Amino acid sequence: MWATMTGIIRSALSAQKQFMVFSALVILTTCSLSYSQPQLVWLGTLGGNFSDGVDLEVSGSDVIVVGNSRNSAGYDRAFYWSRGSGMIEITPLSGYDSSWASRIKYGMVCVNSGARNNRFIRKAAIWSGGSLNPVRGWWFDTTYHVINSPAIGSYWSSDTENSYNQRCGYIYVGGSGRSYNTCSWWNDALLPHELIDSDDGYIVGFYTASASGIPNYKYVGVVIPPNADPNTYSIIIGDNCIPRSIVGGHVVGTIVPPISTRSSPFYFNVTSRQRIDLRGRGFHCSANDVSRDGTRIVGSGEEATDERIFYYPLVWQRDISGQWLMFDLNRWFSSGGSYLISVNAISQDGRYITGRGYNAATRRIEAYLADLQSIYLCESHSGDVNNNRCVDDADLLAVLFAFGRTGNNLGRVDVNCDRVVDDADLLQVLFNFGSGC
Ligand SMILES: [Ca+2]
Ligand SMILES: [Ca+2]
Repeated sequence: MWATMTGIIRSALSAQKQFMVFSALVILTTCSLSYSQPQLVWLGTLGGNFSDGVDLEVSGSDVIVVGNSRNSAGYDRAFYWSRGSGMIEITPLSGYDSSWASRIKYGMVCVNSGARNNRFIRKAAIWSGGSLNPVRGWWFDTTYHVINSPAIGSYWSSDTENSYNQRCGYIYVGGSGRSYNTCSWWNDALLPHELIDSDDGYIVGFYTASASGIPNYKYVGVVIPPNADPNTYSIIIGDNCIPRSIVGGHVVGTIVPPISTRSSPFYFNVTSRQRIDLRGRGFHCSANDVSRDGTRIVGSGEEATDERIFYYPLVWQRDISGQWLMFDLNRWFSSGGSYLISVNAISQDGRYITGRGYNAATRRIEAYLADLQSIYLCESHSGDVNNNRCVDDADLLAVLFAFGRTGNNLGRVDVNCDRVVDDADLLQVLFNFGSGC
């Protein structure tokens, strides 16, 4: 193969004219590529002027989206949506006027019930098979009390997921006389913890620790392994790292410095215990969810100017070389005045996403379901493969090493974005060799 490549290089370098024609062809090909229109479904509302998709799950041939909407009376209500059923309102537990969904897993939806005017008193419940059942106490509490969950929502934790029925996020801390809650616990130093998500028995969350300076506290993001006592054993993600989601040992979330106008996304691998700070977009940028294989992350960016707010629905794709590339999904989904605002969740297979956007047809902010299958996440460029503003032998080598590869995740070595690394990509690098250096 090497002989073939050097042959290509030699012939290309010795035939400048032919080379330029080739490059022109490359550019023409790039411009004329067309793919089938990506699919976007607006999910409507429960009668009010707003809805937002917060989580989704593939179920057989259908896709289920859960989220929150406003009904015609102006109350917040959780919804369940599938292609088969359309949008179904999840009415709150009796005694409450509002409901909010936070997660779906195995067809069961974590729902909080609460009062419209008091966001701090909420009750966790599971919606399944059309009925809403309060979450009951944990396994060695013989009294089985209903757990109040705080405003952040109700989530899955280790004991709920595999072994012990259908319960939203509580955790075994150990010992007696401690406080237990769906999303918070207190360790020996009386520092509050917040649990956010769980998967395969792992739980992600953060705790507050004292710090020197102003402010005199900091948040510490952690992963708690299955059946571990969080007081004595946690994997530290880092200071100011607020995890949002864990799937298959892949953690994503947001770095939120205590005094800063910016937030930024991160990825953390539980096995290697390495954190990668992702490139963001806008002043506030968050990573919200990740596919099970850990190659695709979704999130949202936001930036306010004096005139307006810019929203960036984002996806980060890890290419074959391990590089994370960021794409603004409005490049594919913005049309006719409609656009996406946020991406809150991605299906485990990396195919479907949900969040909210502006639907120009109804003039409302609405939840959406989008299918990424027909989208090739790739941005053609002039040959600067490693994106350091200089086209040199490093870029050439990158293309040569990937030469002949095909697929949907090639990254920048596929210079012209035609899903194959071949002489067209190589020629593009050679044509611009030396530029910017
Ligand atoms: Ca370069
Ligand atoms: Ca190519």
